[in-house]
Amino acid sequence: MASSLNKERCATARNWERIGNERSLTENGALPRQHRKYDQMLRKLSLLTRPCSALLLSLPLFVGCGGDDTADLPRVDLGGSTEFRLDGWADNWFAAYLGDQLIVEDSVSITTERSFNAESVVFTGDYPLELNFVLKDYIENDTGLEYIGESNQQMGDGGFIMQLTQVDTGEVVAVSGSDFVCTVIHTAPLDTACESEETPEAGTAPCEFEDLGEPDGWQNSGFDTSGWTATTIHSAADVDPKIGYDEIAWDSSAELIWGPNLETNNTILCKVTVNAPE
Ligand SMILES: [Ca+2]
Ligand SMILES: [Ca+2]
Repeated sequence: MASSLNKERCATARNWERIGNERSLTENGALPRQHRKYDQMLRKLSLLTRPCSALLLSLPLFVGCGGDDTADLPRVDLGGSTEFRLDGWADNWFAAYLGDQLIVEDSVSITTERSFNAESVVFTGDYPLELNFVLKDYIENDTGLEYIGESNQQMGDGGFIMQLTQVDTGEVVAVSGSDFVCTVIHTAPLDTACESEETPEAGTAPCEFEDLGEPDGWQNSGFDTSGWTATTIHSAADVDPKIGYDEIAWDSSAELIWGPNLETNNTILCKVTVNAPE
């Protein structure tokens, strides 16, 4: 428990620092939310009995946060000689592969409507690493909708962020961003008017969909991705990352990615090759 609290404290400290660097501390917006989270965490650590200035208290948070502790993380031996830590967060689900070998699959099933969680894992591999990702937004069925029949029936939206750290050096060697090549294999609904249908039916206008399936051999390193587009980078404001996102100290270069349409692109495949740092 102490260890997990400590990790949460260090992750919050790093995120606080990052957000503080990115934004003016007097600006409104993301900060008040972070401020509240900070107060909540300090109270959990019994360091604070009532809300007060996060600015005055930010320094003690960093005490003992020298390096990432990977001791408690799940480990996957994929035969290589170098250890890597992969952190990923998806709205709603992702699986990461080294070639065709599974590194990690989101521990919360894709059939869970509200599943926002981060996954961290250590695996072994050798440069160059061929990483492959399956990213899925939750859909109740092929209409692409969620909360069907309820007052909040809607096209859910997606989003994904990851970073890869070489464990022995602590260097971040890959992040989600513009060097990922991705392709959308499930799009629904094709007509957004479907969202307002009283009884939306998959495959019937306006609730038609496109489900291409995973192309054969897409995880192979020789696979032809010339028809794949570069990934689309989305802002945190658009993705509005939820539960779990704040538990990871994201490198400032890691971007939130998805297909071009956060709502109607429901399953996406992405590939990236990670070369040894120079
Ligand atoms: Ca979603
Ligand atoms: Ca969707």
